[in-house]
Amino acid sequence: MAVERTLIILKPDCVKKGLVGEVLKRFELATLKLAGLKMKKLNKKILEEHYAHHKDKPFFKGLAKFMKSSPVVFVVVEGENAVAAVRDMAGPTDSKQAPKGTIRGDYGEDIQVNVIHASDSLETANAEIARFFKKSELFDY
Ligand code: 3AN
Repeated sequence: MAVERTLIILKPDCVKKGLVGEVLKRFELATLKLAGLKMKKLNKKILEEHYAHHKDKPFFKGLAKFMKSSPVVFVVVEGENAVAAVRDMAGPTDSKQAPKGTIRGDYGEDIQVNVIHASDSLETANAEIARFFKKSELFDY
């Protein structure tokens, strides 16, 4: 299995409910290594880029409003099979369908208010990491 890096965004519901530590702890317990971490507020331009596949959907406006409603936490984790491992830990997009024990199943509300974004493939992960992190903000140790 290859060592991969993947991009996680802890969404406004996660930040506002004080669940950041709880979610980060899950990655550390799964022996995923933190390679980058920062807090920032998203804007319309970057959201249109990040959610390009949803830009023309009816829910995009509401999604953008939600994603701008507080700062978010960007995390890059590293580990074997990290992209799939984090997607598995997150659970399905719709929190109502997500099993207990997954991050969305335990803390999410619905399909939009779902705690976490996690890259869906290695290719996407590479593009998303480059979008949100400078090389100097990522660490090998
Ligand atoms: P995932 O984040 O699980 O990869 P995507 O890429 O289909 O799922 O959706 C990206 C984000 O867009 C979701 N995390 C969710 O917040 C939002 N989203 C997707 N579908 C809907 C929908 N039907 N209504 C509201 N928000 C949605």
